[in-house]
Amino acid sequence: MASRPGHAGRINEDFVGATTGLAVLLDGAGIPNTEAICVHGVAWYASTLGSTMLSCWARREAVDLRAVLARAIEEVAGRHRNTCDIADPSSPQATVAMVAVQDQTLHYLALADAFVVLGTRSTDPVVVTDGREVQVRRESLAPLNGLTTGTPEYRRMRAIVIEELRGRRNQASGYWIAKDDPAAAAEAVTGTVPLDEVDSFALLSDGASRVVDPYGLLDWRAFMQVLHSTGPRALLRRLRQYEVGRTDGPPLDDASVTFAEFRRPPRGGPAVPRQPAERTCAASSRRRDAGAVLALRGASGLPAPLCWSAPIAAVTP
Ligand SMILES: [Mn+2]
Ligand SMILES: [Zn+2]
Repeated sequence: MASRPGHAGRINEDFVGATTGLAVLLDGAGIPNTEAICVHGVAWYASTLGSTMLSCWARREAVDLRAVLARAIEEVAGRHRNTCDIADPSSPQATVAMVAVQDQTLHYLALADAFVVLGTRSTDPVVVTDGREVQVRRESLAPLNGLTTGTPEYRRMRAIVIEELRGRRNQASGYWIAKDDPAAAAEAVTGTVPLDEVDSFALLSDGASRVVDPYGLLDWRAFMQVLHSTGPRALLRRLRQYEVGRTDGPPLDDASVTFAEFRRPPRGGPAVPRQPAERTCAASSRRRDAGAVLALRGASGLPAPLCWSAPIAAVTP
């Protein structure tokens, strides 16, 4: 795993972590000048929520990913409810990606614009994200299109649309993100894949997924190949090399990648040809615009013995 701040000397508000069987990645939403709302700040929120998720899992207080997230949101809310205005729409919040491995099954969760990418044995990678945050943001900010930045009209309209966006946060008509309300966990995109159909997985913050979209430096298959051959730190270095000095893209963002490969012990006897995995799109009818909700259902057969091997490199400060 690797993580880099968007700007040297500024605190990294992403968090990556793992314990036996669970990897988590969080991207703290950087709403500036909110010290009056929360004395702790965004980096504290993302790292405390992430480490509480790992702790809940390790203590086996919850085994389902949504339950782990809900319990951790509740626990962290309790830690600053008395000192901070946690119900304010701009109190610290975070996008979340999780992968757990249990009983020969890989479980994944994505909330807001964090990514889970599953490297499969025979098809293109399966990319899971929750598209609602991006869509609601685009809709809410649309009135700014065509206005000149810095003009009084721009500032007036910006105040209006920001208020609109705040009002759609953690609401049925908007998008969901980890904040003070454990109900957000029930809104996350989740799914399972038989472990023997997955080679590897990656968790990404939106600062890292830019390599594919919008920059188009790699497609998802090449992205996973680069992680396989050179690892997360080299990938983030390449991202920054591309971004430095550019003026036409979005502002630099914290960028984080966790990558794990499943190493299977060699089996005796000749290799058995495998049926290709069948990909099914299992979009929930309950949730509108829930982004990509993909699940793999695939070739039957006995799962191979597996060890979950997450090559953990030092986190780059
Ligand atoms: Mn980000
Ligand atoms: Zn606080």
